[in-house]
Amino acid sequence: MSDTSWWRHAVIYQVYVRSFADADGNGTGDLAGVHAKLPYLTELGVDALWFTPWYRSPLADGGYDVSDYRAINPSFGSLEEAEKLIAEARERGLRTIVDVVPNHVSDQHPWFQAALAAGPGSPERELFHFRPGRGPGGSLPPNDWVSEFGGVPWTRTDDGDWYLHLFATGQPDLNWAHPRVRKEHEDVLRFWFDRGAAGVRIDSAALAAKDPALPDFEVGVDPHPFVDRDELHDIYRSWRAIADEYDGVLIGELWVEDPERFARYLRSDELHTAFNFDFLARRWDTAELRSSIDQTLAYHAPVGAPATWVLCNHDVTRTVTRYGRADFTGFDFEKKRFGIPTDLELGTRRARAAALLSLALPGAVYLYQGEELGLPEVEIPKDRIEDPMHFRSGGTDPGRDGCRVPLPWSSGGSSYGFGPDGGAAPWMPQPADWGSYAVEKQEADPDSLLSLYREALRLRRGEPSLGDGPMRWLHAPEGVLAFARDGGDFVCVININGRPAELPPHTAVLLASGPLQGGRLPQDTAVWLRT
Ligand code: TEU
Repeated sequence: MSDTSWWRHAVIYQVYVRSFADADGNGTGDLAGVHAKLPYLTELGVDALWFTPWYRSPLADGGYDVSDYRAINPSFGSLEEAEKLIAEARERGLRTIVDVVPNHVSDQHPWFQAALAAGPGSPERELFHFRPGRGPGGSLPPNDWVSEFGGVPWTRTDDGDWYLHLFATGQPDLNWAHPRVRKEHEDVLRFWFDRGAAGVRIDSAALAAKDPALPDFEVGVDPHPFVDRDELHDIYRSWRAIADEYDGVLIGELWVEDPERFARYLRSDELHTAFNFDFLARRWDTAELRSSIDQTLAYHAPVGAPATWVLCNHDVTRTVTRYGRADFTGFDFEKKRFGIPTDLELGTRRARAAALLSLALPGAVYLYQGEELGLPEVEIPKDRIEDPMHFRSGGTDPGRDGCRVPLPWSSGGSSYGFGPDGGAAPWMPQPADWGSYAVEKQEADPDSLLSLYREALRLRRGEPSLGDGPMRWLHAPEGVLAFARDGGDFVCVININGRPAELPPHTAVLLASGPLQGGRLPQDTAVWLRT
């Protein structure tokens, strides 16, 4: 049980509590729902659960607007239930990762409420970035920055001061130059490590530090006024010292494009690991995927950090939909629009193959709830969209609710088993065909995506060469990638966009993502082989 390097090869399952399972029937997922599904998660074969923020929050940004880190959102449950869940999951071999959001808090957080009440120039306002406006009567925002969600990242208060929020209006940015901000987050880390958390996912980890002058943005000027600033390294080193006391793991959500700058955070005295978003941004193309894999391994190896593989999360278009879009030419986060033509059958074949590919690569894998069911992105009716990203885009971007639809557990029933039959309608509507993806249905079907994931995870656990460790590319025909894992007799072959390919001689198929054609590997299909 004391494998302190478990995170180097783990499969970590992301639980978006609000949409996972609703035990009390109020239409919102809850901790009791997760608790009831622990057998499902154990059977799936993952190693850890990462909970997106489950704290008290007005849910202006799905919980990434925290009003109290030491309390669970009452619609999800209680702190006692969280402690029990962490302990019982651990007994089943599932570690818990909690989410911490250093860049901002909710506008309902007592600190921000006190800052509003205390007025301009008060010490309470120093915990945030309050500034007078520019222009006549201070009526213009203090600088020209653009919000991560689009639009102006400043909101004016009744007394005329403006406050900075890189995300939604309800998410005021904290001032990380203030010692109280640092101290509070260090206490929060201890609070959750003391309650059994095995690790922490750090939200928007590259954004927390700001140039204190809050200058206008100038293209090409280094350092950037709010991205990837040097001050962050000092903050995360102090977090690492705390994590080390508990053998806890720090996982960065770092949107830093330059791979070398990204790798600077992955050090023995800083973050253990960080999400690799490059891979999910690549087109379904042999050269693209291979270069992403090579680049990822090349910058992780020298710093001694394991690579991570992420195909989906609560912010991006669901995998089967992304891979089913002929016009997908890269990371579509900012190019999302309504009504994009999608071939879901094709997308599903590719998602199945990508699952076997990522689970065979060196390092750790993140799996987002519903990815194991092949759930597609849902086009949410406009009048039901809640994501602030949609509103800040002026309504052109559908936002991220489409990948956050409550899970289908059974083929029928009023909410496909998300909640008890006859309970309140799910907080986000489920489409009419949701039952066809239900867990219950896929459990009974050996060819389902759920069955493929279960089998792949079972094999992965028994395969000493999988997880962290070296790999070797093997010669393969055009459009095909093949690699072996050292220290074993394991080979993965994926036909991305080539002609049906012969399998290497003297190999036996352990697992295939789809049917072979006369013994050959067709396009959009992957196999695991024993040599
Ligand atoms: O996302 C952080 C983040 O920076 C990106 O998703 C960003 O919005 C994108 O790059 C736009 O350019 C995290 C959470 O995962 C997300 O759900 C939250 O909304 C966000 O932080 C704010 O806490």
